[in-house]
Amino acid sequence: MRFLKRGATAGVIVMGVLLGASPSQAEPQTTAVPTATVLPEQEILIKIRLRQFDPPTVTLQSGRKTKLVFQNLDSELHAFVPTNLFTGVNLNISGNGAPEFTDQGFKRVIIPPEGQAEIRFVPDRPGTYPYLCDMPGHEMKASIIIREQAEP
Ligand SMILES: [Cu+2]
Repeated sequence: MRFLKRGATAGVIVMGVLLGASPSQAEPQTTAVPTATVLPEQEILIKIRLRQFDPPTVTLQSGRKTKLVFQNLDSELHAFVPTNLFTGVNLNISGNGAPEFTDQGFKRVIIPPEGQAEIRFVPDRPGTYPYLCDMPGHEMKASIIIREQAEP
């Protein structure tokens, strides 16, 4: 029986992780994107095996509640290290990974062998966001694309 339960609240809950919270740049974003409450959560599964992220590119819709799941199927540690993806974005991490934060916000999550990390957030800036694994010797790079929400 696995200890990990879907939707469990165990894990690290991070609220208000803001990057570069200087007063001049911080834009208050109190207005919720309406579609986030209408559409069901999009769940994106990224498997890590043989030192590769699979698939190497995933696409998310902006303004929509998102659950990114990283499953480590290898017998060694891997890490999910994003660049800019979570800048100014609230996120919630669960699973059995080891998340790390700096005063700049979320830095990375290290995922143990056969472990997984789940990151919930609402992507809000369309663009392409490369990420990598920074374990020594691992040449692992992949991308997350955030696409503008399609008009109904
Ligand atoms: Cu790795």
